[in-house]
Amino acid sequence: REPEEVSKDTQVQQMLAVARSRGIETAFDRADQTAARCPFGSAGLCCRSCLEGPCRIVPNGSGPRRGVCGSDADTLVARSLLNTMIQGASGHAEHGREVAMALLKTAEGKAPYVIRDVGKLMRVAKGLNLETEGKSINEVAKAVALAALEDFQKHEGVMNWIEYRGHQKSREIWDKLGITPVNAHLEIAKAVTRNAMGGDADPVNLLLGSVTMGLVDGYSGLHLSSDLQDILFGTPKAVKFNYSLAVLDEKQINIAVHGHIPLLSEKIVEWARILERKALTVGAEGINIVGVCCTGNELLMRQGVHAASSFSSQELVIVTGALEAMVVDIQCIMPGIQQVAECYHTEIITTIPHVKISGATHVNFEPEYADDAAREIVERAIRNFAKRDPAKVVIPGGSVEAHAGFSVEQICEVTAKINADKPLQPLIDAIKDGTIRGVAAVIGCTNPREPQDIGNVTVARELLKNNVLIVTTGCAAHSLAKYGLMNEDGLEACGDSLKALLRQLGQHAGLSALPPALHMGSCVDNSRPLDLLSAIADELDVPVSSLPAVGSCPETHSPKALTIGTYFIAHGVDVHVGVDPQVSGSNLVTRTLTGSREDKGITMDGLFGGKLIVESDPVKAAAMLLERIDMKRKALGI
Ligand code: BF8
Repeated sequence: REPEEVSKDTQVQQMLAVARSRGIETAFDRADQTAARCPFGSAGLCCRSCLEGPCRIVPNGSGPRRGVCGSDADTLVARSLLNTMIQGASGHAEHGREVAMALLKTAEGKAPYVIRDVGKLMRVAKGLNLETEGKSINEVAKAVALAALEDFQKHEGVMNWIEYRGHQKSREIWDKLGITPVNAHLEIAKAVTRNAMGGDADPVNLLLGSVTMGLVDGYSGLHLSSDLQDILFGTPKAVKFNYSLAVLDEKQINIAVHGHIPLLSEKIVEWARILERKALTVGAEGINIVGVCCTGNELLMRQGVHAASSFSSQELVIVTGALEAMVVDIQCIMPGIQQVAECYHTEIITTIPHVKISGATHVNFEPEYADDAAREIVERAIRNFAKRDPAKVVIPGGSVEAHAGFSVEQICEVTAKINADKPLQPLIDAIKDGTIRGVAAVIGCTNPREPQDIGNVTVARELLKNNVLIVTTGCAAHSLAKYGLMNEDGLEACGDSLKALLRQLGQHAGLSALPPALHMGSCVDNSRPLDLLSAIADELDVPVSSLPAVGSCPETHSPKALTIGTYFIAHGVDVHVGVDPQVSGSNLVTRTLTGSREDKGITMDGLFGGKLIVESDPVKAAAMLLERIDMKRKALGI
């Protein structure tokens, strides 16, 4: 594909052309090289669960219909989906556990962090029914951390974070189906076991296992991480940042932080400030931290750190030739960054013992020694500045200003200026009278196989024009920021009633208008849209599934995005994916996931009130989402 075909972003196009002119291969090239995909794997029909196989079956009669063990297409497809869900849930659960350990060590005085949001700590402690009276901040923090860690240990009951954050009306459905998680690690182990050869062979039961993975992801991953990160680093408030590859600064030492957990990257920001003067001694004007992927989102939400790239174009940050170090923690890190870095002076620095890249430098990170690791990394970057080759530096021009930091707390602070007693009422009134037709979370990734940003931006614009309020997270948020949907210019995309509301609310936030897309954070912050919906559902005394709310994941590549989507569906929120979820080999599985409540047989819509919508055309997808929004409005009588 030509650069114009791989991305809507002209800077990405420019840098891809530079990479190609220098003989540097990126994910966009590798996506083209591997374009011919295995039809069995694409349909979920290749099984590698045991050494009888791999078995590839053809359910339509032109080849074997069952694997050696007797598994049919439905079982194979349901298992392959569950495998994907296990990956997604494990990633987020591990994120939550690492942050819980850091909070524990902080509370015990063993790690160099402070509790930045004591108010949130107390609210979370109360929500968990923990004693706060007469306790010190560190005692409460320790109790919260131990309650979090219990969600990876207990063998009976229900995860603490589900008791705390789970919506009661959804809980009743999960409990009745027997799918409510007890502890994240136990559920993940159970899912691996049921998916092994000779385990679960009932496709519908396997799909319910996938829903449990969605709940593990949602509660031990998303909610737990957001809550604890807010406690440690502060609950996001409205903040400004800039987006684009142009945020790299030729005159400064540039360090990209990439990955997901903000434990190290927050410290790098701190140490970049402390060591700023040292940068001057090597001829640089300062130290410039830029974000990539979700670590980038974490930092921009709380610190206004500029963002350079979403997932699919991560290698191009290095191609600018102006990057002294790319520091990575966990998840969504392409091994390809090392090959690209070898063509430049950029040092790739891995930091987690179980996420290394051959050829990269490893600086080990543990919360106890966070300062040592951050200091060493920043000093390495300072030393690398002298190795930069000015002839290789190409930084595209022009970046976009964006507003972010829209936590539920921040949104309520704004709406409370209209109704102090019931901060959600202005939003509820706007939904009821049709000023807001519905709420959509545009979330997920960018995918090198898909034209970057087109799906994310098109779905958002189609919905905005129909007065749907957009909240956003993850790399989808990067897409929306780039095209002005996080500043006032983006208001042109909105329908009249939504535009007027955003202007009205903006005045209460000290802005001329709220941005059309409210950036709620990283992928673990998909807890925040659900918290907002749960609070609205409580006010109305209805299940979340009754609300005119949808999720859309137009350009996903990651299993994590599928588990997040499943967590939304478990609450009855319809979810669109624009990339093939690789289940087409089974009619039963496809029907169960995408069928309507009126259809025969068991469907997600029938069980939970929300379903999966698979549609690669973003305009058609938005129309389908609007149809579901209108259906739910009608059922609510609004
Ligand atoms: O957790 S949006 S590409 S960076 S998976 Fe990865 Fe997808 Fe980006 Fe964030 Ni989420």
